[in-house]
Amino acid sequence: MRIDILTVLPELLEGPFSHSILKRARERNLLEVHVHQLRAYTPYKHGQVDDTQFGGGAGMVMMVEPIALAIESLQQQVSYDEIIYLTPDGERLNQQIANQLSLKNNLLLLCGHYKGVDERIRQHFITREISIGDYVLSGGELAAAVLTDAIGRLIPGVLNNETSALTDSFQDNLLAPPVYTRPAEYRGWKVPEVLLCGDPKKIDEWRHEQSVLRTQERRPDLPEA
Ligand code: 6GU
Repeated sequence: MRIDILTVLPELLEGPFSHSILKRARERNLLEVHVHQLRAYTPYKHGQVDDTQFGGGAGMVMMVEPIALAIESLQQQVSYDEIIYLTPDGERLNQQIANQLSLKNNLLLLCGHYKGVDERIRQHFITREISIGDYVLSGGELAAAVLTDAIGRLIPGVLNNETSALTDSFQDNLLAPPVYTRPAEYRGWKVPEVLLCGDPKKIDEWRHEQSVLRTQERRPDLPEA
């Protein structure tokens, strides 16, 4: 999979994909991430990419032309399955959306700033709009990083058996069960007996029970599995 990210703050996106699971995904050529500076595509002076809004009001709006030119330039090289705009008024990201997007080949992510982008970009280029939750960030970059991480780890071949996504929280709309490792007792705090019994069927049953309990307690809003 290839993910292109269009942003005025590429510096913010240098770190997040160079560690751990996503680093391995890139080294195995299962994931390519390319970050592009939007200012490089503007026809205006001094790298200008935003302007005051028509109709008045506080806050700048990202201009249509730099973004249109940037997207079209990237489209010369890559055929995108989705062009996604990260925005607080988008569809709220969940595991199901991440699962869907992990099956695509090429994604372009557009990071918004200020008051957002000129509406004509949304009408004519954007195929999907995603928010990462009901709070406001200063820009779409951290949201793009969150989305890329959530998608990247699901690409077939990225996770191994030990890190399998099948047992993640939210797969099947269930939270993950509690986990323990050595020592079996610390300061008198004991690991649940069943996990030491060696019977895989019993252990699976216990884990499922714990998942259901945890989900009822903490996330009664999740649709029932
Ligand atoms: Cl995608 N962008 C911004 N600026 N804020 C957000 C968001 C996105 N998702 C939640 N808050």
